[in-house]
Amino acid sequence: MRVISVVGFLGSGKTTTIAALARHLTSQRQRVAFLINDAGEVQIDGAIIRAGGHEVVEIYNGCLCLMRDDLYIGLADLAQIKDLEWVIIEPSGMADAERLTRLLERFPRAIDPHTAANYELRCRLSIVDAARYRLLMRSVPHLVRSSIRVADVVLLNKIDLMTESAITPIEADIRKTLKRDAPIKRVAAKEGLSQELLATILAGGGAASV
Ligand SMILES: Nc1nc2c(ncn2[C@@H]2O[C@H](COP(=O)(O)OP(=O)(O)O)[C@@H](O)[C@H]2O)c(=O)[nH]1
Ligand SMILES: [Mg+2]
Repeated sequence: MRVISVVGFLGSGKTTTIAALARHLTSQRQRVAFLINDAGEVQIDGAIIRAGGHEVVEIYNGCLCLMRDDLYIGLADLAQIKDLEWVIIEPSGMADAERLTRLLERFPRAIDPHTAANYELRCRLSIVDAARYRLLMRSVPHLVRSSIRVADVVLLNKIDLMTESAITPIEADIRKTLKRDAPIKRVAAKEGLSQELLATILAGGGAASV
């Protein structure tokens, strides 16, 4: 069970992105399930994904990044599903990405060896809303920075709304916050993701092969 966590502020494009990932995995006949934490914000994310025929575990009760037990029970439940290859996690848009990521990294040590053996945190994907970057950096800089710091891959989303001269300094700013040498990819998730980028994400941000 390979896990992809998709973090980013509310409205950045997480659900749009995971719908694209889901379509890609399903077209490759890979089985995928979702762990979604709407936390009362949109309430339709689960419905959108479920409409695509996927399994969804929804956690409504508070923020996933604070709910260690709910998160671990959800993951352990999914680990019981036979032949489940991928789990995609969408936390609340208000979640602290670093806290959630620490919980995901510690899961194998907190669970029985059999479940842990099936578990791999494959990719920490961060979605950044380019169109609202400046605004969000003024209002919730800690959340935006936290979601960038954990990333194996950053998707700089909504570039359809941006000019080149506006995107370049945002990229430079994100590069300063990134801990590792993670790729920053410009996307318009609404219009879909390239096959190459999907492969990069599924490979964990490194070599573009699955
Ligand atoms: N212009 C534009 N809008 C987008 C793009 N990707 C997502 N959106 C819109 O942004 C809004 C929030 O997207 P959603 O995936 O629900 O964000 P989430 O809250 O992070 O899950 C929706 O209205 C999407 O249609 C994009 O590439 N360009
Ligand atoms: Mg969403």
